Amino acid sequence: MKGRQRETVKGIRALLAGEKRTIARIISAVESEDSEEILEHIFPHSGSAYHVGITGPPGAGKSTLVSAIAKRLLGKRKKVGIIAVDPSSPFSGGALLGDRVRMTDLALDENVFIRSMASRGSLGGLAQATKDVALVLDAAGMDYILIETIGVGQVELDIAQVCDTTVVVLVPESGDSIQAMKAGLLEIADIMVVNKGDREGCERLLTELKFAFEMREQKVGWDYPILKTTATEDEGVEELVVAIESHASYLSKTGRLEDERKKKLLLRIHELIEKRIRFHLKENIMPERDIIKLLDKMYERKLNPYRIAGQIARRIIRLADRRFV
Ligand SMILES: Nc1nc2c(ncn2[C@@H]2O[C@H](COP(=O)(O)OP(=O)(O)O)[C@@H](O)[C@H]2O)c(=O)[nH]1
Ligand SMILES: [Mg+2]
Repeated sequence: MKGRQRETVKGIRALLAGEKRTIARIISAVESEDSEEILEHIFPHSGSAYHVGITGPPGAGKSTLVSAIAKRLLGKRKKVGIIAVDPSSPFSGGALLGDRVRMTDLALDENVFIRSMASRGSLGGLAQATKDVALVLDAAGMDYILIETIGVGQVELDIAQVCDTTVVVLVPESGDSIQAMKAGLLEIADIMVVNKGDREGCERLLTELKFAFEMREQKVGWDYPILKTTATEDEGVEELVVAIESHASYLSKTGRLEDERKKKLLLRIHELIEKRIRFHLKENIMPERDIIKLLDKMYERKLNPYRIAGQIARRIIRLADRRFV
């Protein structure tokens, strides 16, 4: 066994034991470019964590809610991994979740592991990295992985793909529910939460949401809970945890948990294949200087992008046949 491999296997043993320093070290390794080998070793040990996405506009109280949920889960003797995804954040590493003091308390608990993910070039890269980190936490024996994301676009939709249950958090001042619908948030919600229940406008938003959900074509069998919370006062949080648990048991009873997870694995394979092909395309098949030559000719209309794309794709498939299969 090569030195590095032995190191990896040893690391994985400590990871499975849930050792925090090892978790942190493996996450850093996974976040570096060439991590597929490590992930390949980790994958067989994953699959038992329940993934919950918490998404909504900035300032809605997601982090506060995540800490409140985590505390309840800890009370039930569960292990909790928390991933905070903030593409706009220039920081990385440290805990930058909501109420610093309370989150720091939480981070000290031996059954909690918190990780912040900041922007990493492309948003697609961020979603990818988040999934990899979730896999590490899953293998590290977390019962729940809570993933906080800002509800603004494609990243959430991508990340929602790894979550078994998606909780969408809105607040009265975030504007009306139409905004949320535009952002596609209602589409991905399994549970709706109106937080800042102590603020004015809360009841109106609840009513609007109920109406919006009635209008929406119902996925069979699951009654979308629309809950009110005041995260700072820990109000409504128990109901939210119960709703998450009910959704989990609904999914497993109906066989949908397995179906959905298989769909996610299929997507994962597609992503990984695309990633490899993209790399291969850039590095080996279409070096920059060749593209420039082609571009000159296309610009003069001597070559045709439609035809060229077909030719290149055929070349890739031929090469792939020879090399990989
Ligand atoms: N009044 C009130 N403030 C809240 C509530 N939940 C969170 N906050 C506050 O709202 C601010 C943003 O909370 P945070 O959890 O960081 O929001 P995030 O950006 O969605 O993660 C903080 O000052 C929180 O203390 C609530 O239920 N009521
Ligand atoms: Mg936050």
